[in-house]
Amino acid sequence: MSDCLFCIIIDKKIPAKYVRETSELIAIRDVNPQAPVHILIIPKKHIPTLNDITDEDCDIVGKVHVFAKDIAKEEEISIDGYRLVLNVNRGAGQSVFHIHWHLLGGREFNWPPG
Ligand code: DGP
Repeated sequence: MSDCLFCIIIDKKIPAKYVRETSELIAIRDVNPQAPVHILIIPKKHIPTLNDITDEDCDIVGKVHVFAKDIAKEEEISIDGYRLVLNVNRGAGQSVFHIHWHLLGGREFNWPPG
């Protein structure tokens, strides 16, 4: 989608700190990090929110988790612990309407989350 920020980043029309890329997914560093490690995992397919996924997207959602686990190991946060967060709609804090997961680590996290 031409007016979607993450589609523009996926098309490399604006710069980002790329961590990893496959034909289906990219991982970039969040511009406003909330933890020492804060990486966004973004499917290249434009899906606005989790509410919009279908059975067709099961493979991609599974791959996001393998991607997250591999990046967590690379970033050396897999043993101490990390969070994989998916905000759905504005009430949960979603501000970019192209589905993405936040991989957060490198500090302690509270529960319940704020
Ligand atoms: P959310 O609020 O869950 O929709 O997360 C959107 C995240 O995207 C937020 O943590 C900030 C990040 N973000 C916004 N604009 C940019 C950008 O231009 N580049 C990068 N790398 N991250 C961005």
